[in-house]
Amino acid sequence: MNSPLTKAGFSKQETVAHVIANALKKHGITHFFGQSLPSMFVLAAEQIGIKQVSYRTENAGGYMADAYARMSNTPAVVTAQNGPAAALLVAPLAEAQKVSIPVIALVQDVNRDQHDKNAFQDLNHIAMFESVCKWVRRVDLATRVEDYIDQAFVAATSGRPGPVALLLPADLLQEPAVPAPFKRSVSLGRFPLDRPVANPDAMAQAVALLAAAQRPVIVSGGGVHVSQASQALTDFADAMSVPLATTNMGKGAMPDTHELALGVIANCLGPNGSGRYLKPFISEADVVLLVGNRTNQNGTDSWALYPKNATYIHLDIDPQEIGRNYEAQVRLVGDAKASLEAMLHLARAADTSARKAARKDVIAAISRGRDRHQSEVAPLLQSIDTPIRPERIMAELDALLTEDDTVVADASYSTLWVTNYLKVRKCGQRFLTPRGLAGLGWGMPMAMGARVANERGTTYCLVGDGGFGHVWSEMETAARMGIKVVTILINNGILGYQKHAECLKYGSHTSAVHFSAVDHAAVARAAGLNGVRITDPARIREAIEQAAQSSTGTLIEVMCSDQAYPPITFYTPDAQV
Ligand SMILES: Cc1ncc(C[n+]2csc(CCOP(=O)(O)OP(=O)(O)O)c2C)c(N)n1
Ligand SMILES: [Mg+2]
Repeated sequence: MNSPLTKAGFSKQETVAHVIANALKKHGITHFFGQSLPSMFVLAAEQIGIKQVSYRTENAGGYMADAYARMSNTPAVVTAQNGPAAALLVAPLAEAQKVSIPVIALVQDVNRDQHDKNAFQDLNHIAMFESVCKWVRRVDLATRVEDYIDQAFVAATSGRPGPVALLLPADLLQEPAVPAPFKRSVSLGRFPLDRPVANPDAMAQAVALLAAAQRPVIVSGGGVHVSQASQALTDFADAMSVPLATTNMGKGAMPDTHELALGVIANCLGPNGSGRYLKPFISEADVVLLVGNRTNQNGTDSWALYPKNATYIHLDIDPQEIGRNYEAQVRLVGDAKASLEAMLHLARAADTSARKAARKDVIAAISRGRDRHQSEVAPLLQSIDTPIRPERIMAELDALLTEDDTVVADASYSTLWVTNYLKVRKCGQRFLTPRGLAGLGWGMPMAMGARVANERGTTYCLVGDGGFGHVWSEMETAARMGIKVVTILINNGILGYQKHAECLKYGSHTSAVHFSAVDHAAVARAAGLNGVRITDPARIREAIEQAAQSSTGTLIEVMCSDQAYPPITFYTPDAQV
C-alpha cells in the first residue's frame, strides 16, 4: 500500500504563517517553545531559522518561556494546539501574570467556519485565557495579522508587562499572505518597552523624606528585575545610605557583599532565618520606600512585618499596586530603573549629611545581625548527618557559586532554601523562583528556559521530589536539546511542606504525602542525562563540581532528612497557624 504521506517536503511559501514568523523575527525572536503546533506556523518559523525549543508538556513549555523572558528581558513565545494543549498553558500564563512577565502564547484555533459546531478540540479559548492574560484576541483576517502581532507585543511588554494569547485559526495560517495596508518595521522585542519616569515633584519629596528619616529602609520586589533596575537601585540606596532588603522575587537586587544589603527578610524570619536579626530594619522603620513590590503575603510575613506608623513611598509601574496594602504618602508611578536613575541625581544634589552620619552605625548593626545568623546556622551548614540536611547542600552550593551562575528553584521548600542560604555575588544576579503562584514542578522547566536564554556560568536548579515528579519527562527534552542544567533534587520521600503543614495545623496528615522509593538518578540516566545519588554529605561538593564541568545536564539526587524545616515564621515555636 502506498503511504498516505505522499507530499514532498514543506514547500509552502508566503502564507499567513510566514507573515507571522517574519513578524516575530522582526521583533528579535530567535527561539520559541513549542511542540510542532500550530504546524503551519512552526514549519514556517523553522524555515526562516527561528529555533523551536521543544517541550513534552505545554505546562512545562509555558514555564520555560516564562524563565526565558525573565533571564533575557525579551518577550518569550510559547506555541500550542487548541483545546487540551491550550488548557495546559493556563497555569504557566497565570504565573507570568502574577509576576508581570511577557509570555506571548500563539495558540491554534479551529477553522473559522467551525466555531460553535462541536468541532474537534474546540473550546471557548478567549474566555479561558482572559482570566490569566493581559490581552487575548483571535485574528481572523490575513490583512490584519501584523497589526495583531504588534498589538500582542505591545500589550505584553508595555506598562506592567504580562502574558498575552493570540489565537490563530488553522485555516487562516495556510492562506496566501496579502500585503498589509500599512507597513510595520519597528522591533518591539524587549521589556519594559517604555520607561516612563515618575512625577519629578513626587521624586523630590521622596528623596527629602528619606534624607530626613531616622530609620529609613528600602524593600524591593521582583519588579526591580523586570525593570532591570538593580544597579540603579543599589546606587540610589548607596547614595542615600539607606539599607536595602528584598522579597524572594527581588533577591539579587543588591550584592550581599554590599554593606547596606539586608538580603531577603520577610520570608526568612523563622528559626535559622537570615532575616531574623535584621527584622527591626523594617519593623521599626520610620520611612519605607517600596520598589516594584506587590506587598504580597510572603513578602510581608503575612502583613505582620511592616510598621503601622511609618511613612510609605511606593514606586511601581502599576498605579494599582501603589498603596494596595500600605497607604502611600508619596506615589511614584513609573519605571523603576528610569525613576531611580532620576532619583539618584536628586540624591547627589540633596543634603544627605544626616544619613552619612548614621551610616557607620547602620552597617555595624547589619553586620552584627548577619554574623549572629551565620553562627546560629553554622552547625547546620557543616552537618554530617545522614540522611543529609538541605542546609548542608546549600552551603556546598554557595561555596561554589560564581557571579555568572543562575539559580532556579521549584516551589515549596526549595525556594526557601535558595532565598535564605545563597549569597548574591553581583548586582542583578538571578535567583528565579516561581513565586507568583508557587506551583509545584515549575522549577526544572524554568531552569531549562533560563539556560536557553543565558548560557553563561552554570544554571543550577533545586527541586523537591514531589514537584520534580510533575516534570520528569522534560529530562529527555533537556538531553535531546542539549540544555545543560545541574538539577539538585532534595529527595526527602515526602510532600514535605504539605505533610509538615498538615501536622502543624491539624495534628495529622493525609495518606498522599509519602512516596515509595524512587531511583531518580536512574530515571535521569534512562532519559539521557547524568544521574548520581548522594548519601554522604562529604560527596556533595565534588558531585556539583563534576556536574558543572560536564557538557551534559546532570541530576544530583541527594537523600535528605524528612525533618528539615525551612526558616519561615510558620515553623516558629508557638506560631499562630
Ligand atoms: C501545582 C501544585 N500542586 C500542589 C501544591 C501544594 N503543595 C505545596 S508544597 C507541596 C509539597 C511539595 O513537596 P516536594 O516537592 O517534595 O518538596 P518538599 O516540600 O518535600 O521539599 C504541595 C503538595 C502546589 N503548591 N502546587
Ligand atoms: Mg519532598
